[in-house]
Amino acid sequence: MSELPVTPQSGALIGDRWRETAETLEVLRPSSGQVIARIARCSGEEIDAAVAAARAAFSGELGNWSRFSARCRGEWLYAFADAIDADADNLAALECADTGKPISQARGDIAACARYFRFYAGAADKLHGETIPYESEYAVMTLREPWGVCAQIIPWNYPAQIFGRCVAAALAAGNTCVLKPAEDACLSVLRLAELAVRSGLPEGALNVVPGLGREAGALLAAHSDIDHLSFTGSPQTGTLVAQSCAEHHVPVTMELGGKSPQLVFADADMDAALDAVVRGIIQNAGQTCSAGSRLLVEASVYSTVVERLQQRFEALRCDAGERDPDCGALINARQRDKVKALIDAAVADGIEVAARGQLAESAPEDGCFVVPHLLTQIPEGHVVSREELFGPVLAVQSFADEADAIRLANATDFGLCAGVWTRDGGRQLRLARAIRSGQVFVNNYGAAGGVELPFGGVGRSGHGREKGFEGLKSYTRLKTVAIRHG
Ligand code: TXE
Repeated sequence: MSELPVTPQSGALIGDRWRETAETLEVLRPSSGQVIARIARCSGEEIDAAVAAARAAFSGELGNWSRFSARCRGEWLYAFADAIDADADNLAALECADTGKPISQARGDIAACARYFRFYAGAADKLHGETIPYESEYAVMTLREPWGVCAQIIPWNYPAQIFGRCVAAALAAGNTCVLKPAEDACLSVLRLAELAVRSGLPEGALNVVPGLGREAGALLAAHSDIDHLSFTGSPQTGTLVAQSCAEHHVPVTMELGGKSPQLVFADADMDAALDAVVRGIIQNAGQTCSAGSRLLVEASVYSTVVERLQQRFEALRCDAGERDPDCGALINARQRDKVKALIDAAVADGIEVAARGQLAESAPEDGCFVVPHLLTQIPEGHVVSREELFGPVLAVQSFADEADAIRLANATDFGLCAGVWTRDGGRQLRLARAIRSGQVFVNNYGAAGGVELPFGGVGRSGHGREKGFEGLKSYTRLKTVAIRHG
C-alpha cells in the first residue's frame, strides 16, 4: 500500500505554532489496519491555550484577524481556496488513506472543501442587517455580528468537507475558531490547517486540537469561554455536548445523522432513480449522514425494482480506497463489527438479504470491509428501518399509495433528507411538504452535495443550518439598534 505523500503535523495548532502533546494517538489505515501516523492527544492545557488564542485573536490582542474588513476576510478565503486546489493531490491521498474512501470520492471532497472557501469568500461582504420601519422619530436597524470564539467538533466521515463547511463560514463572518477533529480521521484537517498558516491566516484565527472525544471534545464543549458550538456526529454524543453548552448558555448547531428515505413511485424515471438509490447508499460505504438508507417502493413495481437492484448490488466491489472501488473500507473495526452485528440480527429476525456485493480479490485481508447489502422483507418498525446503521446497507419496503408512502417516510425520529421519484408535479409538491425532514430532493439525490444549499435536520437529526447563505447567518448573532432622533 502506498505511503502517505506528505507527513501530517503531529501536534496541535495553537496560535500560529504547532505544539506537541505529552501523549499521542495512533492513526490506522482502515483498509489494512496499518499505523500511518501519530496525532496529538490534547488535554485541558492545550484546550485552554487554544480557546485563549482564539479569544485574543477575536478581541484584537493577537494577530490582526479582528482588523480585517469583510472584504479582506473574503480575499484571504479566496487565496486559501487556491492553496487547497494547489495541494489537492496530497490532500486527497491523505483523506483516502485515513478514511478508507475511494480516491475519486476523496478528490471530490477536497474540491468541495475549496468550494466552501470560495462560496463564503464571496458571501463575506454580502451579509448585512436590515432597517425596520417603526415610529417616525426612530431609526431602527439590525446588525449581524460574529459570535466570537466558535468551537467546532467534527466527525471522521467527511473531515475535509466538514472542515470547509464550518471553518469557511465561521471565518467569513468574522469569528475565530477552535476545531476538534475526530481521532479516527483528521490527517486532511491537519494538512488544511498547515496550509492555512502558510497562506497567511492571522495568528489565532484558527486553532486545531486533535484528541479523544471524551477528553479534548468534552473539555472544549464544557469550556466557559466559547461563544458558539457546531457539532456533527452521533445523537448520543450530541446530547452530551448540548448539555455541556447549556451550562454556559452557549448556542449550538447540531448535525446528528439520519435514516433518510428514497421514495420511488411507479411513474418514476427508473434508471435515474435506481442509479441514485445505489449511489446514495454506497457513497462513503454508507457512512454519510444523508445516506439514502431506506428505499420505499410503490407496490406495483416492487418486484421489478428489487430484481433490478439485485443485479446492481451483486456487481459492486469493495477494495482499498486507493484502487478506487465502488465501496471502500469502513472507518474502523468497531464500526465494521457494529454494522455486521446489525445485519446478523436482522437476518435472525427473518429479514432477507436479497443481494450483496463482493470483496475484490485484491482487497487487503485485515481491512474493515462490509460489502453492500440489500435487505427486504422488513417488518414494520424494525430497527433496520428506524436506526442509522452507518454502513452500505439498504432497507427496502413497499407502500400502497401516496398516504402510505408519507406515513412510512415519517416513521422514524430522524429527519435529515428524502428523495422523491415521480413525474407527477402535484405529488412532487405534496410530498415535499408532507415529509418531515430538513431537505427533500425531487428526481435527484445528489443536490445535497451543493455547498450553496442550506443543510440540517429536524427531530433526532439535529437543529440549525449549515451550508449556503443560511450557514453564514448561523455564524452570526443579530443585534437590534433603535435610535430615537426626535
Ligand atoms: O461518533 P461521535 P462516533 C454516527 C454514526 C456512527 C455513530 C458513532 O451512526 O455509527 O455516530 O460514531 C467527538 N464530548 N455518526 O462514535 O462520538 C469525537 O471525538 C465531545 C453520524 O465516531 O458522535 C468526534 O470528533 N465530543 C455522523 C465527534 O464527537 C465528543 C458522523 C463525533 O463522534 C465526545 C459520525 C464527548 N463526550 C458518526 N465523544 C454524521 N452526522 O454524519 C466523542 N466526541
